[in-house]
Amino acid sequence: MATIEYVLGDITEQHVDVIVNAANSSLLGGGGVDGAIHRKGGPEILAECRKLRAGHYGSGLKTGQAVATTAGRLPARWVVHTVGPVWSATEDRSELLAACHRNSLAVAAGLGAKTVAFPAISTGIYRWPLESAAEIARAAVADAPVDLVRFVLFDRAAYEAYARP
Ligand code: AR6
Repeated sequence: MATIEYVLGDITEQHVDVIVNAANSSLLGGGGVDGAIHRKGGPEILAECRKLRAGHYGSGLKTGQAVATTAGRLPARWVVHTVGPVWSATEDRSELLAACHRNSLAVAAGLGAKTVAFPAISTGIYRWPLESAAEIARAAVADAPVDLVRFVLFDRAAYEAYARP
C-alpha cells in the first residue's frame, strides 16, 4: 500500500523519483505546471519531448495517456507527462482524469520509481472543479504500485480540497 500525502508547494522543487506534468497533447510546453517544469528543468526536457513527437507520438499524446522523459535540472529523476481532460459541464470525463493518474503511476513503476508527486491535474487552465478533481485523483491513486504518492498543491484552496480527511 502506498503512503498518500498532501503538501502545499511547488512541484518543481520536489525530491522524488517522478514528478507528473499536467501537459497538453502537443508535449511541447504550455503554461501552469507545464511552463514551470520546462522553465526550471531546462531545454533537455523539451528536446526529449520533441523526440517523442518525432517518433511514436507523432500525432501527440492522447488525453489520459502518460509518457516519461528525464527531468533535466530538476531534483526529480524523471518527468511523467500526462494530458488531463478539459472540464466539461455536459460530458462526464471523470474516467479520463482517473486514467491520467493510473497511467502516470504505471509509467513511473515501469521506470522503477518508488516516489511520485502529482499536481492537481486539470484544475488550472483546464478548469476542473477542485472538489471533484480531488475526489477522482484520490480514488485513482488508492492502489498505487509505488511506495509514496505526494500531491503537491499550489495554493490553499487546492490543498484543502485534496487533503481533507
Ligand atoms: N507546482 C504545483 N502546482 C502548480 C504549479 C507548480 N509549480 N503551477 C501551477 N500549479 P495547470 P491543467 C497548479 O493549468 O489545468 C498548460 O498550459 C495550478 O494552480 O498547470 O491540467 C498545459 O500545457 C492548478 O491547481 O494544468 C495544458 O495546456 C494545477 O497546478 C494545460 O495547461 C493544474 O493547473 C493543462 O491544464
